Amino acid sequence: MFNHIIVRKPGCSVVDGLTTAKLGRPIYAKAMAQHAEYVKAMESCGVLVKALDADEAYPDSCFVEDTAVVCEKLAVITNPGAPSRKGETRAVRRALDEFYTDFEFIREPGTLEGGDVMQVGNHFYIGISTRTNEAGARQFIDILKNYGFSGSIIHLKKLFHLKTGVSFIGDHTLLVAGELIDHPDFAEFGKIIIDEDEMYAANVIEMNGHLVIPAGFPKAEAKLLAAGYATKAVDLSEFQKIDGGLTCLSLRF
Ligand code: CIR
Repeated sequence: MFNHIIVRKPGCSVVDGLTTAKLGRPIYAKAMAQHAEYVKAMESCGVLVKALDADEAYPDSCFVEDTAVVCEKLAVITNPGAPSRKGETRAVRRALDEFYTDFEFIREPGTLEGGDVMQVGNHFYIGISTRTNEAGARQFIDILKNYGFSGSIIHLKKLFHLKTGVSFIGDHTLLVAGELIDHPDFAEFGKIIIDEDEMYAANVIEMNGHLVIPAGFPKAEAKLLAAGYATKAVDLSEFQKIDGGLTCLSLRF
């Protein structure tokens, strides 16, 4: 059960967000409108929303998920692998003070971004990507052990973040795409496969019995509806242009 989310409003500088996608620059006004719709969709799943003010100094700071990993027992403040994003953690740390007493930190030379972390019960899967390195993943696993959790590493070949290609949607089921479809570490899960041309739809949020999904991916949505999931679709086209998926726009706890 999730009770809270933290989001951060995009600043005008969101148009300069880091990107590998070749989809053009985000339109600021549209990004703001989509962000507001995202917040509404999450509220309708029964959570209280804390919205941080935009910070123009950090074009990617609306993607709060990368700056912390939050769970029942603690908050781990990350060390983002992208140099331009490292300073984003300060405001998120302050915002989490209201909710957590136990904080841990990923430190140099370790880097870790929350988009590379997927929690399934007491276990955390950690992607090694261009943003998260082995040292960061090892530090994170050591922290987890101290709190009774476990962690394991998944080496990514092409995916940007781990959760770019996989989401846990409850009932021992994953939504999975690309290089992760046949990954041995996920062999025991039930799977809903997302086609390569709808890859963006592999990143979804299971939230209190609802599945928040990106709008505009009809094959993925049809598969989820057929499997009995209650979906809420949100258009995130402006965030997709800068590699941002659904999960990266919030911290959920
Ligand atoms: C970045 O490159 O860091 C941002 N433009 C996108 C971050 C997306 N984060 C995520 O999926 N967790």
